[in-house]
Amino acid sequence: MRVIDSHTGGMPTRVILDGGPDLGSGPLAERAHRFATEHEAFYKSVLLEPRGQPGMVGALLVAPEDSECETGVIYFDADAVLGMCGHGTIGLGVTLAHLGRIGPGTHKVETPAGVISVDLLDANTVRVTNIESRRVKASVSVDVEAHGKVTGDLAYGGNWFFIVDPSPIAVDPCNIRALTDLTIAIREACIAQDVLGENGEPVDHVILQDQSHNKNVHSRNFVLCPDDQYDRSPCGTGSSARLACLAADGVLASGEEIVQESVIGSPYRLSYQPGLNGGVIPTLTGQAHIMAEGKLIFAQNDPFRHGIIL
Ligand code: PYC
Repeated sequence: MRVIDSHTGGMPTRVILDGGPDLGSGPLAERAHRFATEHEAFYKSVLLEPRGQPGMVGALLVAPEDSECETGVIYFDADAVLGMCGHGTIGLGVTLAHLGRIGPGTHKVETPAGVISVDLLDANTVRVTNIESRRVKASVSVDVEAHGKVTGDLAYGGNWFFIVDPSPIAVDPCNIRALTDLTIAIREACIAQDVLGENGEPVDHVILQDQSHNKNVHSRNFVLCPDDQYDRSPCGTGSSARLACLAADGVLASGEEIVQESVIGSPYRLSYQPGLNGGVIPTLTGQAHIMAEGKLIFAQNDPFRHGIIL
């Protein structure tokens, strides 16, 4: 299996060029469902140690249905198949450029959440225009074990987010363990207390927002992903959901640009345009760097060919 690894603001992406499972044809959302339900062992083996690393997101390239798209892609972490992935798309853009498959300019990419666009601004800088994102419920309170009442917004940006602003714990690298424990407890509370999307979708990511110490940076976030790892980047789909909340609150005008940084200080530039269905069309710009080109080998006699599963 040939792969290219990159990182986007420290968050790793592994693009699978060949050797993935055959998911057939049809809408990408259906192929992603097939991937999630029939190929769990495959996606764990690609991302878990010893071949992968904590937080890593995979990007399986597939044929698009829409012939105008450069490629189709299904993103996944070690625990779930994702609807979309912003940092992964920045990594994908830089990877396709590295391969000579795309040059500067605008390219369409099909994801299970919909068609997005990727602007390659230079060899490392990509602007992603995401699918329409929306706030679904404002100021929802949940009872969180060992923490009490926590209030946040439910929003969609290609994945499902519960966004707490301000964070009860300072969003600082020295608090990563405590932030992880709190966000896992919040996600469990949301699921147990039926904080669900319009069609019963469970919260899969939790965001805690805080102020930044850096001038010209709007805010800093901590984002919990389905695999219980934190996003080293500011999370593209999470930033999209957040933009939808800022727009719904009337505190960020369409076209106004802000900088959002992650808990480790990696920045994205963010803005939005109004969407057709009452939400926002987010734009996020960030940088990725290629780390490795390789071939993964899964020998039959390797006791950890499926990854380290404890
Ligand atoms: O950037 O959208 C994102 C993302 C989702 C999960 C990890 N990163």
